Amino acid sequence: MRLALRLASRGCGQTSPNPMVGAVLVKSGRVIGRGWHHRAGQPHAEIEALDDAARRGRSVRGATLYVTLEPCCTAGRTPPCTEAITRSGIARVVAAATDPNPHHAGRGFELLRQAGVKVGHGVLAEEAARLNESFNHWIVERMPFVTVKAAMTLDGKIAAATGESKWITGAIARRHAMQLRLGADAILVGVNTVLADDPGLTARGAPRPRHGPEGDVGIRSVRTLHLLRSPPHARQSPLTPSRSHPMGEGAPPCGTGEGDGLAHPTDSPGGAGARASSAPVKPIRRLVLDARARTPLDCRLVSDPWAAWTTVYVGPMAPEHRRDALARRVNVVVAPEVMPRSGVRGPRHRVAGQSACRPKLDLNWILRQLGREEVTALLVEGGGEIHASLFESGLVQRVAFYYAPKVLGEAAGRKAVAGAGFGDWPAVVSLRDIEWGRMGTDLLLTARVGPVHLEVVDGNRVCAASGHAACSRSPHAL
Ligand code: AOF
Ligand code: ZN
Repeated sequence: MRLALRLASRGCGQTSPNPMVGAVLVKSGRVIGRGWHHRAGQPHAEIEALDDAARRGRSVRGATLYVTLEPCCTAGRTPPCTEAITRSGIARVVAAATDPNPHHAGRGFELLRQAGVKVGHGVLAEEAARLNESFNHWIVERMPFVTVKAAMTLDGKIAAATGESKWITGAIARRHAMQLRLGADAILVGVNTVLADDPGLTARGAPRPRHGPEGDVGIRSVRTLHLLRSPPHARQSPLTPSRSHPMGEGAPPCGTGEGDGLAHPTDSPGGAGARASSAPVKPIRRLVLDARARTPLDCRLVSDPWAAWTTVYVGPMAPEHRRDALARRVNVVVAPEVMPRSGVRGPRHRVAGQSACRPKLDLNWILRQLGREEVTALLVEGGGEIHASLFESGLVQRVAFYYAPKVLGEAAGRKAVAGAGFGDWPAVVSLRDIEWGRMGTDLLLTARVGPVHLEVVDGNRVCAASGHAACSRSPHAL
């Protein structure tokens, strides 16, 4: 099963909206076939393993299949694996995790048993679930798994009051943060971050990919570099940002802790399978929350070669001329607005320039929309107001907070999480499954966040409390 898990992680960053899955066929104590799911639309891991055994001229009759996820039993983009397994004469299936996909969720096991196949599951189930943290969330909630990433001083500031933030953390932490992007389907920022930093939201800091676009997109151990499909409403086909695992340069994909140690017939020098390196991959989308359509037309997200992968969410009251000007270059979505929950804190706690009474873009609506667009993993990179709104709405699943050994000490400095606050001390957001890692002289905290349940207490007072049975460590964790 460990081998199957290592094979599964070869698909890291490429299988979305499908999970990473690995499979190994064993007969008479010998491995006779192995495979992993490369990407959505392509064969599942079980089929890859069966094909591998056939290529090697090995009969799978009576063999045991070790697979990291319950075999699927419905036809999606590909036919059900349960049928291929029963047809093949495999005698026994040992699975790690049950597939949380409501269409499967135990039915795959049941059908196999009914067909006379011996079934066991739960072997290394936790590791298998960790590998697919985003998929497991998305397939059930139909919303992206949200990770809030921030690089801050020890006193919690992501920038000085002037907006100056280069650089808070050191090169190692910054490079790691770039890798984090590669595990995401989309990166989200607020318009204030665009105005202050003009971010590219690509993956910088690594060698340029072999077939990649000119510029700063690239990563070692490049897996794929071409387009999988056109972005929504795209008028052109820009080259896609490349993707790799989020574990840091040189590390193996998706937190397996080691390479799979296998010489596989489809291996290429880049570390990816031949098919994986020639087939296109889903690009990382770039999203901006911008209620009043203030995103400048000459900012990188709007004017760089990947503008077609940018979506700006504006409010219904955004000035039409600005909205239309943006829509000529990027995707513009008019999202509904909602009044922020009142009473979290009184007016004296309001942040300068922010009005508690101003309607805000409906984050729930936006995330549901993104879920429908098959964004399973969303990385949020500022600013503090956006982070606060997401926390207050209970929409954050994980944090990745980088801490630099610096103290800014500026009252007006920009905080990693701003907003009006959660009210009472017991109502603060609690983190669980905490992991600390060193990034040179900086620290990285990764942790799970429980959903925040907002309830009205004491008349109009809103109290936030979190309670959540966290499932697993993320592949993003150290
Ligand atoms: C497996 N093995 O390798 C994967 C599975 O659209 P499809 O046909 O690719 O099906 C997608 C669903 O199949 C996905 O939502 C998940 O439940 C399961 N993924 N199952 O037996 C695999 N990737
Ligand atoms: Zn399947």
